Amino acid sequence: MLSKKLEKALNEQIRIEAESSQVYLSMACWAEVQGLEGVAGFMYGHSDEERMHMLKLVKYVNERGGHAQVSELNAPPLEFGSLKKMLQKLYDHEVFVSQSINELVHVTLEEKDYATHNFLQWYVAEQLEEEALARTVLDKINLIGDDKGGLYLFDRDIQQLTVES
Ligand code: OFO
Repeated sequence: MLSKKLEKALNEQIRIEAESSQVYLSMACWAEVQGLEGVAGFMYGHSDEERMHMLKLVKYVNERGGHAQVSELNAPPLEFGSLKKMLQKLYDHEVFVSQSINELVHVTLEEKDYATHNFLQWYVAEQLEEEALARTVLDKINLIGDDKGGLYLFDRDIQQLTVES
């Protein structure tokens, strides 16, 4: 049985994963409208992954005697300015999610809930990969700068970059 405190913290993470899915969906739309098909595909995929992260938490909370909450979400931005700015936002967002997972893991230790601590190790590992991936795409776009040919190849190749899950 989850403690009330942990149930609340897990529900907060459910909201964060749902919001992440929406943010990346909006990034996918922005990229698609700019004609960046590869980037759009990458972001659609990433959005689906965040939904999967959310569902995994939802099922866990319900199985452990809690009640998963489907919350109201903040609307993500519609515009991202430039590809570089958008990829910077992606990276910053993943760092933020990693921090929130770390805080959640901390609550499991406070509550002495080792089953949930164990369950969350998957998220800890996943965040390491996602941060590394976001860093890689950001580094690549910084290298390319304003080179149109480089951007074309980047857009073509980005879909091959995914996180194993
Ligand atoms: Fe990339 O955020 Fe989920 O865990």
